[in-house]
Amino acid sequence: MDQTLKRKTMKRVITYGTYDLLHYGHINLLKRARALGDYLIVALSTDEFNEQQKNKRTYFSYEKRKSMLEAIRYVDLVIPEETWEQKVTDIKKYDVSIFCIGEDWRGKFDFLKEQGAEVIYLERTPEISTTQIKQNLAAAPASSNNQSD
Ligand code: C2G
Repeated sequence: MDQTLKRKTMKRVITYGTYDLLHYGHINLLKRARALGDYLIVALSTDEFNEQQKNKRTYFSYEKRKSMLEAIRYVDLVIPEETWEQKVTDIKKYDVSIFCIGEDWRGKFDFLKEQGAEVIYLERTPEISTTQIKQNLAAAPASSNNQSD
């Protein structure tokens, strides 16, 4: 297909998140987000945004979480998420057609339709979360945490 035409019809998808202690629930979401279009941008919450705005202290730093996301075949670009408001400008800046995120945010970002983006809430993967992983590890008897891992 002619490159100009291809660029015009390219469907860019964007999603946002912390992605700490990367797990299969995250991967499932990224796989489905990518399948909605031709190019997936992940806006990754910075350490400051996590601490100041999301009251989250991550296990891995932004740089480490970014490098892990960049290794995932479904992810084409990782950008920093520094404010709640940037979603509006990101849609224009990156020529985004679709905003998607887990259904735990259902209804929270419908206003992005006014920017001309489709807003899709994707089902979460049950029984797994970063919080759950931390709790399970904290509760596990010391002997079960093989130090050589
Ligand atoms: N997720 C999922 N299934 C899980 C856990 C997470 O589908 N079992 C999805 C979440 O719904 C989210 C993405 O994976 O779409 C990343 O999850 P978090 O890192 O917890 O992101 P969150 O704190 O929801 O950040 O501005 C929006 C926020 O930055 C979203």
